[in-house]
Amino acid sequence: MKDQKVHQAYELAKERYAELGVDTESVLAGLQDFHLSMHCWQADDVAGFESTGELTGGIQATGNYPGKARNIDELRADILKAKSLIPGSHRLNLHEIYGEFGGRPVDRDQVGVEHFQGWIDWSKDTGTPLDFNSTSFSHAKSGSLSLSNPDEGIRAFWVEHTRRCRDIADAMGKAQGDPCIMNVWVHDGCKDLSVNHMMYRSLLKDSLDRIFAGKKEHMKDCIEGKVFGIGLESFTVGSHDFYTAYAAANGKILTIDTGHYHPTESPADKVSAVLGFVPELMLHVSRPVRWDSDHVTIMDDPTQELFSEIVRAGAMDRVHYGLDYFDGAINRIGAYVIGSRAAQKCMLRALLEPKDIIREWELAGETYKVLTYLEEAKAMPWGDVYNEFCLRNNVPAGDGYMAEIDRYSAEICSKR
Ligand code: RNT
Ligand code: ZN
Repeated sequence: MKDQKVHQAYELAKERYAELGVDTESVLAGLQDFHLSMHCWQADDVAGFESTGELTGGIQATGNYPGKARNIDELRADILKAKSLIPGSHRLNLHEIYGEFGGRPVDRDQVGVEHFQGWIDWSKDTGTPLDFNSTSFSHAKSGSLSLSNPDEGIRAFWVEHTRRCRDIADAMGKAQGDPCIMNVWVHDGCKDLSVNHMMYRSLLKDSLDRIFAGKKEHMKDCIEGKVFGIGLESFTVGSHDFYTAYAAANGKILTIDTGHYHPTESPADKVSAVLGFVPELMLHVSRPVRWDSDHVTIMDDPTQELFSEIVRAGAMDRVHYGLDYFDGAINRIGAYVIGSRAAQKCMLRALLEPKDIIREWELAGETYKVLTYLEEAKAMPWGDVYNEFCLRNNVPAGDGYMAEIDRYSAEICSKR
């Protein structure tokens, strides 16, 4: 699409939105302030650089699309390539297994800031603030129980790991002058029936208390529940109720992963339900296809509803916007670009909603008018506003990024 056409279309869109009382210029300013935390693990199917072992912990990346990043340099190059095709400025979300271990075995209870100094430097050089995650999966001591393991030695190992991760996150936050958001997700659960639920949950609570003892100034903790993992179908220690209660009682950020709920449960509805009780939310925006399959995020109804609920709740700045998907069957740069842009488009549509008038009608009992406007909003030219946003950020509008992904894939990825 020609730039001039994009601008012309935007001018028309601006007028149409103005008729609904929506100022697209302030919406564009709001979108500029919307920063995604791009997950590093789409680049290499959650392999990381600690070992070449298989992915465990009830999660699975399927597919074998050629050209995945095999080392830190390739991963960084791929992330930067993806970032160059996504308008706006964004963060990078790292997992502990993506440290620079220099080819030496560094066990998880030995990890330190030194293994992430390279990332901290890269973050500064590229203007990419970092977020962080402890890693309980893909390790000989992972088993089916980590922080809730009745074996005190194994539990202490994972407590130590997670405590060290908080130190690393704190160092990242300090270096970037902006809090590093650190997520704790552990896979702990049971494949089959178990009669020790209370014990596992007491152990998990105790582990979290030990991990979170000691205030850190430059990082924030978030905790992520889940309905179940593969091979751990019968019981999840860190269920949603468990973490929601823990977050509310301890002032922690609650992570909402959109793939982690029962199929008919709405992640969007959690926003207004919990924000009166927890300080902030972290999102893991994903796309569950029949299960927690972690397909690439698209503009589907659940994702749109989630972002709309955040904006309607006036909670944009109380949410951290992480992505969490890992599809090994698709061009991985394309996966980043499509998923990130889809999340932005959902946020854009949420910001463009003519909320004031719809709210008034709702309170006046004018239901048909509410529905009319919600329906009309779907057909409004929000795509023209997004294309304008792309051009103002020197990023291709529409499908204009495909040529660059194809070129990079042919020249770089295909030679790996
Ligand atoms: C797993 C959780 C978790 C992971 C990442 C890799 O179900 O969603 O967030 O996807 O930590
Ligand atoms: Zn997640």
